[in-house]
Amino acid sequence: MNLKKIREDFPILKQKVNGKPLAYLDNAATTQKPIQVIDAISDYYKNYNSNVHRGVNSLSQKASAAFEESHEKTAKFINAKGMKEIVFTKNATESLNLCAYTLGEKLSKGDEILISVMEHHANLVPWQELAKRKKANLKFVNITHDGRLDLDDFVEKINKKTKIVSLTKASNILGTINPIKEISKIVKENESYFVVDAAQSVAHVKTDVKKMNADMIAFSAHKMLGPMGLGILYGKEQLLDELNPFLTGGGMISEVTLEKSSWNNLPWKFETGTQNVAGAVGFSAALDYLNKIGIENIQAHEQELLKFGLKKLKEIEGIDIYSPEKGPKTGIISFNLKGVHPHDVAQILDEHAIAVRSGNHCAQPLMQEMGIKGLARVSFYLYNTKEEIEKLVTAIKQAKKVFGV
Ligand code: C6P
Repeated sequence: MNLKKIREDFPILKQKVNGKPLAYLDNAATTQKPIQVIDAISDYYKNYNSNVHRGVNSLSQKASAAFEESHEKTAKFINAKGMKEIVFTKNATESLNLCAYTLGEKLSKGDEILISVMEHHANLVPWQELAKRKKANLKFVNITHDGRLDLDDFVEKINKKTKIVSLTKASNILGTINPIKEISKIVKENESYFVVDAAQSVAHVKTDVKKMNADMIAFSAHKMLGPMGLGILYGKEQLLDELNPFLTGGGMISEVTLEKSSWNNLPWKFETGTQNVAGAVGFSAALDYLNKIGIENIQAHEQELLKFGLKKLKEIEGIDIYSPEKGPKTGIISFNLKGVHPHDVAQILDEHAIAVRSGNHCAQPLMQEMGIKGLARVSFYLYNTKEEIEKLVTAIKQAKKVFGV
């Protein structure tokens, strides 16, 4: 990987923040966008902005072709069968709501839904609401003391009443990568539906939906160099065919009379109203970019930064680091400085032009489980450097001085 060349592709990285060069270490929240993505969106609006699947005019045909190509590229990127298995939504949150709503129709009173305590609110609240609606029971797999999914607890909790299992592939706080393939075998033996929240994994480790063998998988374009406002829902074709639509109205229908309607083919049956075509075009360019660099290369770079970052941060006195010692992880390091609020740490880092995230990171139950109110989180991606980590360490030491700890 040519880091210098990669960094040149990201205009925002040339910015100064508070008069200093930006070190963007908040990639788990959203990644920055390469010029190729920005240009693709601009080209769309300048040259072929039009509504898709709604006319024979040339602009609309060009926009429709680009929109469909984006679905095809997404399918290829995750090794899905094809475009029919790829539904575009607004974000991973909407994709997970789609799963809960549509699969939810299959639940009866007393059925069980199994998730874990390490879930982001996006993979928790929709299931809470579903459980309430259907009088189903929501159960939680625990984590081990070092922040991994407790597989023994999982095996103990899954049973014949478990109709849906929904788990994150990678934690947005601990960076833990869960053994989805292994889990999927157990879920399928139990004849439950399996949903995977892949928002924190698709841009960091190779995704093969056939090997994962999940029924539905959710992620967001903005966490993988793509634009905001575009989410992805992968679903097995047979299942998507069988499910009722999530939202209804224009675009998703085949025939409508005053009395009743029939549904469009996949994936359009789940894409209602005017779509985010610019987002889809930008996402195509993001996928091209990721393919050009190669996910394996990105992962290797991230792992090197993670190793270096963990070593450097562990040398700081009075720091608590929340990262599993063993097993696969993404490039995330969450931490607290003893006696300092994480927002205060983030504020000092911002003065040094280092962007990190602080707070509960939309995973309050995990915070409760860990016995903390919040933490600061650094998350790496393909354009980050060891120099930025050195800067981070210097700034954390500065924060310690400011707060006298
Ligand atoms: N996590 C973070 O800073 P959306 O917001 O819909 O694109 O993604 C939701 C989501 C779902 N699952 C996981 C594991 C996530 O990490 C996120 C988003 C960001 O950690 C923003 S809260």
